[in-house]
Amino acid sequence: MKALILNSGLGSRMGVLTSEHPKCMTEISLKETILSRQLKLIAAAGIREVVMTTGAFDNVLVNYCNSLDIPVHITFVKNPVYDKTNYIYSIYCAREYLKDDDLILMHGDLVFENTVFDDVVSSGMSCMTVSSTHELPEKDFKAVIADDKVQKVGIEFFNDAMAAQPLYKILKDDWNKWLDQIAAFCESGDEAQKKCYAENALNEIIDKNIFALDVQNRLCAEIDNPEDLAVVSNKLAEIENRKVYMCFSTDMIHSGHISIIKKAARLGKLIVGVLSDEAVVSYKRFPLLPFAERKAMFENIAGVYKVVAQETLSYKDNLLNYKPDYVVHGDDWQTGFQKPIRDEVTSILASYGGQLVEFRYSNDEKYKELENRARADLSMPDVRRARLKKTISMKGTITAIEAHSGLTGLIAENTIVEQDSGARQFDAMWISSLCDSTAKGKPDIELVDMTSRFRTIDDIMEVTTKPIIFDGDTGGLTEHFVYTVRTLERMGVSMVIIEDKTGLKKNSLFGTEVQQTQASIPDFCEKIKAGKKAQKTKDFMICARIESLILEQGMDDALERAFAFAGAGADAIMIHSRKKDPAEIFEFVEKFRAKDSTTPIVVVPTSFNMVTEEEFKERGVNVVIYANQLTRTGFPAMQNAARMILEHHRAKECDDICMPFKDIIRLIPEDV
Ligand code: SPV
Ligand code: MG
Repeated sequence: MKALILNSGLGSRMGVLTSEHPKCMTEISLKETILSRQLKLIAAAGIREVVMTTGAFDNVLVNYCNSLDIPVHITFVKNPVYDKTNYIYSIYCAREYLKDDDLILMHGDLVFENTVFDDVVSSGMSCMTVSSTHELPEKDFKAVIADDKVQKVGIEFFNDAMAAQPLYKILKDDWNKWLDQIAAFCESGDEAQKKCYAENALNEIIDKNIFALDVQNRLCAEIDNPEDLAVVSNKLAEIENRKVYMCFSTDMIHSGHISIIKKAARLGKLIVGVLSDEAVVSYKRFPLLPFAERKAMFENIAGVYKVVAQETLSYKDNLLNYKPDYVVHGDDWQTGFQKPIRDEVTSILASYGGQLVEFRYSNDEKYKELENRARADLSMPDVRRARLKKTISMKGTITAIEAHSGLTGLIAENTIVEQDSGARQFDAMWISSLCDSTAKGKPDIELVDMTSRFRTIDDIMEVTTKPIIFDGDTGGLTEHFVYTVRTLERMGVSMVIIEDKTGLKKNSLFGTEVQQTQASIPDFCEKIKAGKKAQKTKDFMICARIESLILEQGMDDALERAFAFAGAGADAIMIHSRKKDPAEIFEFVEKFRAKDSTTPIVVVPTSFNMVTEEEFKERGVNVVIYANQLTRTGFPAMQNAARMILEHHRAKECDDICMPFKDIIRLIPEDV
């Protein structure tokens, strides 16, 4: 595709402004002339060949173009009789350079905003710019339009016409016909035919195949006199000061992002909102790069005017703060969990006259591959292990749900709920001794040995990326515990929780109904110290679980242990209770926090399950573990199905409570 710029005209209506150079060199802002702006847009559209017709001041024009340093090659063609002919003859003079190619044709005094030019260049058919909202000009071009197609162009048509501007894209076949007709006019021997408009030739051959590209109120105007210049310059200044807003959560910039940033930047000054780590984690995956690095990344991308933080998935705060003229987004958020966010954006934009611009979302396989690789990275031991600590410090309070198999791991990994213009998902997984044992049909008494427990971890790790908190029961003998720590750490587990019991461990929810022995404070401190000494990385966490409230040893005992265990090096404290009333948990948290404001506190609200995560957070709890709900819901459903089949001597009746077969076969992704 080539561009043809017609610059042979005299521009005499500009007065003194064109006394020393052609009209196209008139300044329209502090940094641009009409021509420099046109050439920059042409170059930005990837067009490298420009043909420019010249007339008066042709040397000035050639020197000026050479000084601009814009990456286009320009062929200058002088119309030797520029003062006696019209541009139809200039085109005729340049015809050898123009044949057999798609063409962008523009007059040299035309100023148009970026998006108008983008629409022209990307048009799939020949087109001319028109405006349905401008008044019909008395003396300038109008196009007669039927069925969105241009029928005739000239200054004399008023019926069924729209204001038209001489900015065209003409596809090769159409252009060859028009050019032949221009040649026929110029070679007719009739001098008057060299003085008419090139559009007169067009009107003779027009075949209803030039699309009328309606620019409406967007800038696309010729500058004929100083008044036009003032109007256009002001409008341009306003356009260039428009603010555009986009939000990004990505930690990997690819060509799709660059392309949408380029498009957005053409609408005005592009402000990029970078989503906070917490907001990214809430709906997507853990970011490979933290907020500060993602922000720096966008600050270094050409076309980005400013980078700001967006704290939540909702755009509200930033829209009200910056009042952008445009918000740009891919069209992928028209459905799915982002739809409420989009709805909020459109209603805020409507409140002050802003506009939403959506570009087609690229579902390119190579971008999916990048995302898959990022996810794969997150499942690597070093990356996964470190993430629990990071997530706690990022969010303050995190949640974990029990997983005891690959399938329950996938539920913990992928379950996401859309809520309040955002999304919620679990931050981590809990490998419960109760559920791991139950899944194997065995009691929760440390009967399932560590090798088997590690196997469960491995099954889960193979198909997930979220951090893992391992229920280490009592930790066993100190001499054994150090090996357990090393193995868990090597596997990429983030935290082991060991409870201060000794001898035959039974599940805490039995409380005092069964015989259980609490370990002495010094013995348990020794176990913690040995574990801490054994670990190799700074990321792995050993959490001490206090059973004093379960075993009715009192608050003072619980607190004494908590401070002793933290002093011995425990990275976190878990306080457990089997009471429905959360009072003793709250009392413990308050008293512990009075003296220790940093050591993370872990709770397992199986009994005191009316307490919300928000309330725990407010009180200073850092990890909330839903320890057994998947097992407890799955088991009755399975039992029910088995019963139904027995009762009815067939499976039909139990089909209603079964997942459809087509869903179960798609439940497991083919690649993780
Ligand atoms: C588990 O899930 O195995 C636990 C928590 O240890 S509890 O069952 O409440 O003791
Ligand atoms: Mg347990």
